[in-house]
Amino acid sequence: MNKIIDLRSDTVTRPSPEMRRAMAEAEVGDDVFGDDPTVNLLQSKVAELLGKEAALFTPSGTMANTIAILAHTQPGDEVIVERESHTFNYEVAGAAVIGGVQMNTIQGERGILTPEQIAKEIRDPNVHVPPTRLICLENTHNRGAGAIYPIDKIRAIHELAQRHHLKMHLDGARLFNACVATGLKPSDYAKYFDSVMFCFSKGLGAPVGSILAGTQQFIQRAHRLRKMLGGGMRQVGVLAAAALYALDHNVQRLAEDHRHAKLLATTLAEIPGFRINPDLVETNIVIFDVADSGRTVPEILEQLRAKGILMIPFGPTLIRAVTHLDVTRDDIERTIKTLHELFG
Ligand code: TLP
Repeated sequence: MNKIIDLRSDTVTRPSPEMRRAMAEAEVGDDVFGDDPTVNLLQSKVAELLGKEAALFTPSGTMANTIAILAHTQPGDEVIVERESHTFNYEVAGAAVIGGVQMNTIQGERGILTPEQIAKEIRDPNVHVPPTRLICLENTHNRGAGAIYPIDKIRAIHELAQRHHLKMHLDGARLFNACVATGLKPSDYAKYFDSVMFCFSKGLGAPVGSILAGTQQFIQRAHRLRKMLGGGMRQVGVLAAAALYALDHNVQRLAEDHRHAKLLATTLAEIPGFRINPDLVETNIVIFDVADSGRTVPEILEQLRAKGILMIPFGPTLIRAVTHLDVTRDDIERTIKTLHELFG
């Protein structure tokens, strides 16, 4: 039986033997008491990497985003998010349910908003309206097929936010993909945001964990909120060790995932009825439209599955494939060959 090529997400990676060794050897303590040396090391290392005062390890990206929104707002505030963002679509409305905030969604172009679009949505103070408090951006953008937020747009949105005394939060689940693709440092992005989160459990290949960074005061608030949400963990240095290993070993190699995604996209563009522009594939996410193929998304996914290749539906006519460190060049070549055999 051939190896299963799992392109459903970059969350499916398994810790390598070396990463497992680092986990097994981690020094640990009770992190709720602040006693875990490996967690403390990770948090200070990430704070420095992002140019922030402090950082907080969280079990998931969803929890980190929810905490950030809660920490920046009061119930009744309004948060500006992009219509296709993860926060709006895939976080089970946590910020609305727990934080009582209202989301004001704006449709971007591949997930990217312009300052002009945002400016129109910032509310004037008035007794009838919820105060605009926070702008959330996503870089890279998941439903935007891994699009990188142009730094000049971020800078301009930041200037706008400053003028209106608004906070900015970055969902940087895949921030390192953006950094490796552009050559910018994480702190080059982070300096425009009051808070930044990124995930270790995606392209960086750790089994669990995300991190949230900001000012000391913000992280103190975030710490209480993490406890409230049940995210106070104990000897969690075993997971922080995987995250430290990922930062040391798995960042630069993301460039390989980007090359693989580009190759895959180029093939998909050649298949009759499949629509994708490979020039727009900037990182590790490939989304293609099969509306004109005469086949449905479930049919295509099932045919691929029968050949040991997994992708996921991403809309009525959309399919997503994500490259990551458990997908080799040979796997991509086998996927390309199979796509041609099955679909022309
Ligand atoms: N994304 C997952 C799914 O939830 C869709 C995936 O397979 O891509 N922000 C962004 C931009 C994300 O893509 C994700 C996860 C999260 C936040 C949430 O992270 P987790 O899964 O750790 O809660």
